[in-house]
Amino acid sequence: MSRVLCGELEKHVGAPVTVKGWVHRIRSLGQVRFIIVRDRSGLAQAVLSGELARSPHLSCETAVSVTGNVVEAPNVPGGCEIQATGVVVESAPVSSIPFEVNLPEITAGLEKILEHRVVSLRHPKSRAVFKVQAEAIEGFRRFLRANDFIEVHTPKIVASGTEGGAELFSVDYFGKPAYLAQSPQFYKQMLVGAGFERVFEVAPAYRAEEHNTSRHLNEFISLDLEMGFIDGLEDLLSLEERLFQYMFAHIRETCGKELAMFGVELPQVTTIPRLKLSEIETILRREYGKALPNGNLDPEGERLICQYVEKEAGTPFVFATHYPVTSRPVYAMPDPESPDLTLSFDLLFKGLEMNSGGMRINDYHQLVGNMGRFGLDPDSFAGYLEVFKYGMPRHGGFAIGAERLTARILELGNIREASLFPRDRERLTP
Ligand code: AMO
Repeated sequence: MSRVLCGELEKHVGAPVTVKGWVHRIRSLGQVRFIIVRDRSGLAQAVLSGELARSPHLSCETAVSVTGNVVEAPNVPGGCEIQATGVVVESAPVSSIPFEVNLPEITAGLEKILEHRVVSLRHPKSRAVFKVQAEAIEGFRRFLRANDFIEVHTPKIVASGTEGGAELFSVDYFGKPAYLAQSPQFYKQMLVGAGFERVFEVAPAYRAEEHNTSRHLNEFISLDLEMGFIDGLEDLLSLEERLFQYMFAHIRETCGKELAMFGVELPQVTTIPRLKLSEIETILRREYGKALPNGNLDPEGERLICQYVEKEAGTPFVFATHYPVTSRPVYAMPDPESPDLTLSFDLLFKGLEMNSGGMRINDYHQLVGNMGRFGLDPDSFAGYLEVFKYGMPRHGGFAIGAERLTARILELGNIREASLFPRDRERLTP
């Protein structure tokens, strides 16, 4: 008999079915045993009576296959249950489970949850996080494809860093020094100039972050895009506004059940306010007596400006634009009207930076000159620089951190909860 999913049982009332899944919960009532089976779609109750109620021996988290007839049962969630005629054990647990996965919440701490990740992911709420993440990425992909972007895959073993700083993991590449890519930054620009014009990539990025924080991972999923022949920053901001409108509508459409589990409502994405960093600085000083460190937004500044914008404009989103040259990487395009600033931006959402982006330098000589100012040797970047020698259009792009986005949407306390197998300073397994 072909398998029916637990979540679709009600379509089969009056018919014989087989469901397959894990024993979520067992309850005995006199001569009758009720087992709740859990599969990827949800839960279903099976009633075992007579001989079946006595054997086989079943414990929670046993992988089973249950056959029987579907009958109406008004008191059961879903309105029906299976009168079992057969139970086959596929595999039973060989040791006791580290924590229960059939309670409304896992009661273990985050360390233990991550240590036993395959167990914690059996909890429907833990898995729901990754359904939301998958649909956010699906929305990203669909919107960009519909707007004529092509998906690309660039190397993750690279010869140099792209984002400045010392956050690089070294790799011994057949005796030559190499690194894990911090970002597809140089390659996505090269591909714009190579003629693709509009590219996007969904791939891991690696950062040897110094600190263990609730917002940093050492490996994260970077949702990158890059676009050529645009006029300026406005094009990127309005593209991102439309992208977020699409992504959030897609998540709303596909993840109703998952959002309800977390009790969160997705905000409507309308026009996202745009504030220059200098304006943010003024607002924060005036409203909260807060000064910004080194012309950059610190976590407290991000939180406070989002709080202010929520109060004034009723939206949890804000674009912070025009960061100083000193706080952006070598490729960032200086603002021709104030050369100490860059045509760059971050998107903040509910108090946290979701992405960075901006216009890039497209003039060969300007880029080489900037490398000099950043203390970089242009010869080491010959592979990147080549495309700038042969007619590089004005271009720009941005990159969204998938785990940060998921964590903020679901209001998770720690980014690790939005990573299947997080890599942080302490954790290399599972
Ligand atoms: P940036 O370094 O700001 O920009 O990274 C872009 C976005 O990636 C996410 N992110 C991280 N998420 C988890 N853990 C980390 N350690 C981490 N580091 C970054 C954040 C961040 O906003 N090349 C540019 C992007 C561009 O200009 O196109 C870049 O990498 O959400």
